[in-house]
Amino acid sequence: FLSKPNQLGLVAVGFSGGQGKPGVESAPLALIEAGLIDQLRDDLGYEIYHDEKVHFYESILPASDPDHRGMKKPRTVSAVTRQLSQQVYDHAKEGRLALTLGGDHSIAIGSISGSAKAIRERLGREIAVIWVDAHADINTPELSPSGNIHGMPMAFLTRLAHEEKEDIFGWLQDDQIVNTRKLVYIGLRDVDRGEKKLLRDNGIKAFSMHDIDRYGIGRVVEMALAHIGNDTPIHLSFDVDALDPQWAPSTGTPVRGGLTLREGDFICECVHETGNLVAMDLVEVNPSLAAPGAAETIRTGCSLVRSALGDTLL
Ligand code: HAR
Ligand code: MN
Ligand code: MN
Ligand code: MN
Repeated sequence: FLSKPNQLGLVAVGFSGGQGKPGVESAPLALIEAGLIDQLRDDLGYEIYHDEKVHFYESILPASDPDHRGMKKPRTVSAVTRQLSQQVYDHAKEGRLALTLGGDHSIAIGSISGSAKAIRERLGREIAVIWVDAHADINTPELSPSGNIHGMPMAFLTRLAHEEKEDIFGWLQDDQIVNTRKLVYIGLRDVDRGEKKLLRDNGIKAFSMHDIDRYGIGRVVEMALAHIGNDTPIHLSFDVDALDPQWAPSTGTPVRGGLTLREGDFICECVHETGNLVAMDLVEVNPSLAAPGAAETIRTGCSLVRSALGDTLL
């Protein structure tokens, strides 16, 4: 009931400016060429709303983009995510499930702000965010060890980080912001010291790999869904590096000791089963890294998306 069950709005985002390694901008095309859209249409029965292109946003990129508060390419990331926010909003306000294919994880600033606003307007509800990742991506600019904005999206989306400059995320309005109580992490294993303090001080729910070892993925997903509440619209933001490099080697910051492919698919299947999924991101697939594993990583990405969209059970 939260979205029109058979309508999928797709945004393909060829963007790498939230981090330093080129190649992640070619993931959307690689996923599409691997057959993802056809699978969603022909096997899962979705009516696909897609403009048939990968967006590189060339025409809106700033001519000059010096560092600000230690952030690298802040105006570039801001301009792209502002545009993406509108694209996702346009799908979600029509009741379509909004699928964003990245791209690095900075693009979640756009996708999540867009779905948060649309769901507020359409249903009068706050979205929950399930962030599946090896990393928490909640550094403020001042806490960030790298200056890479893909390590900061949840800070801006919750207003733990704020910037007044309109052209550096100052465009984010209250109706695009996520409540820290509606955020839950799964898969964490590489969290910076400052981020750990932020998570603790703000009481943000997080299930690390340690929790998954202790309770098993079944109970962890159950607890995560219980935390956000039964009929809450869900934005699933899935960083492929949540999976172990065995299943997703081609990604910018692989971390050993991650989820198996089945655990990743299982999370997605359970989110689908809630019936509350309104938007999904799949990010950080970088086919040019660990190139021999690129095909495997792309297959993994397709599998995660299919699982979240209902390729489940018998
Ligand atoms: N925490 C580190 C930083 O902020 C690295 C995090 C970025 N890596 C990612 N995001 N792939 O999930 O720079
Ligand atoms: Mn991430
Ligand atoms: Mn990550
Ligand atoms: Mn402001």
